[in-house]
Order: sequence, then C-alpha cells, then structure tokens
Amino acid sequence: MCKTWKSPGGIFSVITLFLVSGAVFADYALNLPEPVSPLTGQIYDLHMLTTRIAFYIMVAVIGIVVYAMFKFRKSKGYEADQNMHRNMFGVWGWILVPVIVLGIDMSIAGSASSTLAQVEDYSDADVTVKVTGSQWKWTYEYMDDGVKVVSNLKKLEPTDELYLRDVDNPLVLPVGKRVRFLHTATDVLHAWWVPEIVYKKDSIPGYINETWTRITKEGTYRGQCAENCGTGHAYMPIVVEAVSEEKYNDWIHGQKLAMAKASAEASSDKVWSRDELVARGEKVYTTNCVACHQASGEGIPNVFPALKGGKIATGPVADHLNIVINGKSGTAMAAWKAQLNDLEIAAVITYERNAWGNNTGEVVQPADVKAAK
Ligand code: HEC
Ligand SMILES: [Cu+2]
Repeated sequence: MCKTWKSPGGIFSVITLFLVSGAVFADYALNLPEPVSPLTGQIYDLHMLTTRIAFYIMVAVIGIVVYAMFKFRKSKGYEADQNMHRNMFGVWGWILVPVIVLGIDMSIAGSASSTLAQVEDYSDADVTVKVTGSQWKWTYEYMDDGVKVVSNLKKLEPTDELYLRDVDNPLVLPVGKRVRFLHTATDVLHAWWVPEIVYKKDSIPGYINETWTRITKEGTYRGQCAENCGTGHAYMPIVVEAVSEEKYNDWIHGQKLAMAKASAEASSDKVWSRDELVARGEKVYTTNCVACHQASGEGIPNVFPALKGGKIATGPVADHLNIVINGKSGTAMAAWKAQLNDLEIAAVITYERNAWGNNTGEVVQPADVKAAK
C-alpha cells in the first residue's frame, strides 16, 4: 500500500482532495446513464440484475457473519468444533453451496447470452460508419456516402460546463436506423465509447472491430476515449448528434456538396495568393496540428517541437514539405498525405512559414505539394 496512507497528513490530504474534487463529480449520477438503444438497454438491465443479486448476497453474507459473531462467540482458548464435517451441513455444504452459486451464475448467463449474441450481430446495417482513433482526435467516414468528418476537441475554459466534453464536428446519426461502426486506429489503442448508445470495443491499428446501435431518441450523447492512449487521452471526447432521418439526409447532402467543392478547389490549377493560403492554413492548423504544436506554435518543450522560429519551419521548404507529407516514423508526427489534400498541405505549410513571426514571406502552392509527393 502507498506510504502516504499511513501518515495522518497523507490521509488528510486525500480527504481534502475528495472534498475539493466534489465539483468535478457533480456531473456524474450514481448509476450508468439512461440507455437510448435496445442493446444498451439490455446491457443496462443486466447491470441492474447483477447489481441486485450482488446486493442481496452481500446482505445475506453480512447478516450471517454478524449473527455468527454474536451467536457463537466464545472466550479465549476455546477449542473449535472438530466434528462439523460429519453433520448434515458439513457433508452437503460442499455440494450445495457451489450448486447455488452456479445457479445464480446461470440465471445471469441465461439472459446475458442472448444479449451477447446480439452484440456480435452486425447484419442489415442501414448506415456504416468507420471510426478511426488517432492521437488525439476521431475521424468518421460514412462508408455508403463517402463523407468524412474529423472531430477535434473544442477549446473551452475550465469553468465551462462542457470543458473537455465538446468537439468541433460531432458525429451525426439518424434515429431509428441500424448503424454499424467499424473501429480502428492509426497509432495506438483507443476505444470509442458512448454508453447511452453503444457498447465498447477497442480501436486497434491494422485491425477492425465492429459494434452497432439503433438510437431510439433524438439528442446529444457524449462519450470519451476509453483506452489510455497517451498524454492527450483526455482531449479526445466524443459527441453524437442523433437527428431525424430527414435532417440526417439533408446533413449528408450538405457534407457531400462541401466535399465536392473542396476537392474541386484542391485539384484546380489555381495559383493562390499568400493571404488566401495563410487564412486556409490557419484553419487546417487549428483542426489538425494545434493539439501538439499548440496555438502559439511553441509546441511543448521536449515533447512536441516549436514551429515558431523552428529549424524546419523557417528552413528549406523541401524539408518542411517532406515532414508534413511523410511524417517522421517512430514519432507522433504523422504522415498527412492521406489525410489532407494538396491545397490543405500547401496552406498549412504557408501558414507555418508566415505565422508567429516566422516571416519567411514564402508561399507554397498545391502544385509544389504534388511535385514533392
Ligand atoms: C500528435 C502530435 C502531432 C501532430 C498532431 C502534428 N505534429 Fe508535427 N510534429 C510532431 C512531433 C513529435 C514532431 C517531431 C518529430 C521529430 O522528432 O523530428 C513534429 C515535427 C513537425 C515539424 C518539424 C519541426 C522541426 O523543426 O523539427 C513540422 C514542420 C510539423 N511537425 C508540422 C506539423 C503540421 C503541419 C501538422 C498538422 C497538419 C502537425 N505537425 C501535426 C507531432 C505532431
Ligand atoms: Cu484515445
């Protein structure tokens, strides 16, 4: 056991910590959140069943112990019963107790096995979403519609009610439809978990796990990454926006239009001005790079390098293109060529070379990115 616990000072500070952190727990009810899908409903019921059984067992055991303590208490030096194994309970107890325990187990397992079968049933999906965990954000791809959404932590003040719980782009899902999730990751283990609507399976690089849901009620549901994935683990919350089918279809349509526009722009031969690129680059940076390199461009000493006055950000353009396009293996710096289009890469590099007093004045065009690939 930890040494601090033994000292009164240590205990005092632990108690103080709990009292002070009371505000942090204010959001948490005593029980699991109310489920809003049939399957999480069943899981919730199983949780209630096992909790109830455990509670009655606890009451019975404590009752027997307390009864025995008073009924059979003897003074020092008393010799315990040497013939217990010969009486009725002594002979049959060894069989009866395991049978009772097994009976309880079976009564739970009975209802659990049908739930488990449904957990593994991924048939007949109306909507399939690939959910990719990365340090530290979620990417949602609607497989049937080719729509892709990157969901990042929304920066809020610690006093804000939704501090560390809100994102820029939520996952929009239709109510009443069967939604299938494909879980994977790009770097380390993550786990996408929104307890109201879906159970939890790990997101594993190079491997796909499946879960599914059918949301029964419109609303906003929040979750968090449930697999410790590094220093930014607390900075990848999940927000699901469950809307009616019509609203969902409108939303998908809007996303498709926006994506078509973006890809047309990215593949046009247009030569962009520096101001245009810097403005776009700032957005790309805020969405994709800020978690590590920080808004100030100063990074985090010894973890994420500063880009403000950085060797590469103010050095030869070719090196800058190379690290953003290909990343650096063995570090947290990912290859962005598959995640960003040429225009976005050109914009973010131009931004980095002109922001925070990096006044190189240089402009990188989408054509330069294409050539460097
Ligand atoms: C998950 C954290 C993370 C994210 C997100 C990230 N980077 Fe990096 N970046 C790193 C790390 C770590 C390095 C240092 C790699 C090394 O050891 O050389 C780095 C290095 C760099 C460098 C070279 C800096 C130097 O002087 O050595 C540039 C430029 C850069 N990143 C640009 C970007 C851009 C642009 C984005 C967004 C599109 C981005 N990074 C997103 C972690 C990150
Ligand atoms: Cu994670």
